Amino acid sequence: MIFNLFKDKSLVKKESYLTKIKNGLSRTREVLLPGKKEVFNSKVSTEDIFLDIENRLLVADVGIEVTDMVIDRLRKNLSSTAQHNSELVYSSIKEILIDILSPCEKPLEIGQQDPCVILFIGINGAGKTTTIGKIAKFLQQQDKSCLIAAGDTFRAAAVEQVTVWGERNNIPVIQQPQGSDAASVIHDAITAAKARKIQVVLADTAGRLHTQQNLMDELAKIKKVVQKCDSSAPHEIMLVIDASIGQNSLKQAEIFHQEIGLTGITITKLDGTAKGGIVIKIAHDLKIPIRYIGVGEGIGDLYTFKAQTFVDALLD
Ligand SMILES: Nc1nc2c(ncn2[C@@H]2O[C@H](COP(=O)(O)OP(=O)(O)OP(=O)(O)O)[C@@H](O)[C@H]2O)c(=O)[nH]1
Ligand SMILES: [Mg+2]
Repeated sequence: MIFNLFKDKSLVKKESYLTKIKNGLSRTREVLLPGKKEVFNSKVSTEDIFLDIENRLLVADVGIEVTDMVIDRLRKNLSSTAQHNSELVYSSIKEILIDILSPCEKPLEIGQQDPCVILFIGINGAGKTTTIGKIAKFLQQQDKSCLIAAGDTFRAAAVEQVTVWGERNNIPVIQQPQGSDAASVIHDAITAAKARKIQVVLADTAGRLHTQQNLMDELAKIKKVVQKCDSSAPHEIMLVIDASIGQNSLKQAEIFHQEIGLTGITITKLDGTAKGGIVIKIAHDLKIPIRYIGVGEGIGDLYTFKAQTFVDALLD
C-alpha cells in the first residue's frame, strides 16, 4: 500500500504502455520467444541454437537479409559460453534490433503551421480512416485542435465512416458528396481550418494500389493543390501499412515514396498477425520515420513508436 502511494506516476504510465503493446504484439511474441529451457539446453549445439533463432526471425517476417545480419552479429558479440546463455543471447538480440529500429524513432511533432496538414495514404483497407480517428483523439489529448477532411470521395460510405470518427472525437469533418474531387475537399478543409484557427487537418484519401498509375497521379494532384494553400504543406505524408501483408508492404512503400515522397509511416494491425517482425524489415530497408503503431481496432489502440519499448514488448 505504502509502495503504491509513493510509486512514481511516470513509471506506472510506462508500465501500462509496455503491457498494452505487449498484449497487442502477443502473436509475434509467441513466435519469437522460444521455450528457453529446451533451446538453450547445454546439450544443444550452438549451431542449433542459432538455427532456432534464425527460424523464429524468418517466421516473424524479419526477412532473410536482416535475419542473417542479426545472426552474424550474435556470433561476433557472444563468446562460445555466452551463446548457451539465453539471457545473454536475448539481450544481445535486443541490442541489435534496437540499433536497427532507433533511427526510425522520430515521433510526429506538430509545429506552429497554420494549420498542420497530414495526408494519410495507402492501399485499400490498410487502416487509414481508423488511424485518423485514433490520431485525432491522441492529438486532442495534447490540446491540439483537429479537423478531418473526408478526402475519400471514391468509396461508397467512406464519408459516413470518417464522419463517425469525427463525431466520436467531437471534431468537424469537411465533406462533399461521393464522386467529388478529393483535392477540392482537402483544399476546403484547409481553408476552413485557417478560418477557424484549427491547428491540424487530418486528410483521409481513398485506398489505392501503388500499381494504379491514374490513382497515384491523383495523389500528386492532391499534393499540388495542398501546396497552393500553403507552400510548406502537406507537413506530413503518412503511409499507413497493414502489418499482416508482410513483405509486400515494402514494394508498396517504395513506390508510394518515389511517387509522392513519404515523411512518416504508421503500421497497423500488429495485433492480428504473427508477422510483426516486418516492422524491423521496414525500418532497415526504408529508413523512413515510423510514427505510430496500431495494435487494435479501438480508439485507444495506437501508440507512438519507440524502439526500446517495441523490442521489450517482443522479447522481454
Ligand atoms: N485489428 C486491427 N484492426 C485494425 C487496425 N487498424 C484498422 N483496423 C481495421 O481494419 C479495417 C480497415 O480499416 P479502415 O480504417 O477502414 O482502412 P482504410 O485504409 O481507411 O480502408 P479504405 O478506405 O477502404 O482504403 C477496419 O475493420 C478497421 O477496424 C489495427 O491496428 N488492428
Ligand atoms: Mg478509409
